[in-house]
Amino acid sequence: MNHIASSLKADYERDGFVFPLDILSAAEAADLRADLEAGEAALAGDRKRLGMLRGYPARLLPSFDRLTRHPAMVAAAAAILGPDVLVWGSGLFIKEANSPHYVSWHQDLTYWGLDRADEVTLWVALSPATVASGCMRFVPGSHRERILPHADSFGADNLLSRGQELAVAVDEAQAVDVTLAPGQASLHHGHLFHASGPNTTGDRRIGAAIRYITPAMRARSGPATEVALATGEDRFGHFAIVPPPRSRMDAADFAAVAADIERRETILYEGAAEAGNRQS
Ligand SMILES: O=C(O)CCC(=O)C(=O)O
Repeated sequence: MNHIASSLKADYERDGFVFPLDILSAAEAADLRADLEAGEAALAGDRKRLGMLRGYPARLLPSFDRLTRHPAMVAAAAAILGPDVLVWGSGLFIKEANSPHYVSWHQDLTYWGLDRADEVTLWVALSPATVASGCMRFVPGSHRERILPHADSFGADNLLSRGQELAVAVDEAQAVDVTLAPGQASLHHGHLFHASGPNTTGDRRIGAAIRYITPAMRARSGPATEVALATGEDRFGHFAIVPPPRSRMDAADFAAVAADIERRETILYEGAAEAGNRQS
């Protein structure tokens, strides 16, 4: 492991997160955003497919698939997880300009049904993530907690699937604002306490959350969901490995994603009083 990778891992082990990581140039981030927004415009009348595009961009847009395989992204994930890395999921967290949407304090791995915590998220800013636009907030060291109880609120403005919220007091005074310029990323542990507030700016706040895991992870129950191989090899076969998108917003890929959403939702909403419609 080179020096940058070993200091990244040391910071991650101490705090449960690292940022900022320079991944894309501002121009590359703008191109990615433009590709996403062209896709959103094309699907404006189709709520279901629009939801799929936002929840599974790397399965439907070759540009986002390439983001998950970007050498700087994969190197950061491999520094934490080792040489074999899968993309378990990709999802966009979008807060429209001047919107009340927020994310309550939570730990990611609470409802994903995975058997351990060999997972890391790289969250890539596609527009400025500032305090005013509702950047994420992280509580340093909170990743050392096990998964703590969460309560479901299904709050209308909460971007999380179940509106899940940590049922313990979070010391917000300790929280760090994760401000990022377009093209920069943060990296966080699946047990880290994190949240984000509303967007009070005139621009959309857009982040692509890419979830990487080791192939040794497995679902505690339920069907094998679809993942992509980011680097190395899968010697376990716990998940179904899928290739990159066939083409941009391909009908066959939409069908495959729809089937995978059904598999994932049986896991995500296990024990919930109602089914939500978001992706985390
Ligand atoms: O984008 C946000 O504000 C929250 C994202 C988040 O909770 C995550 O990526 O795990």
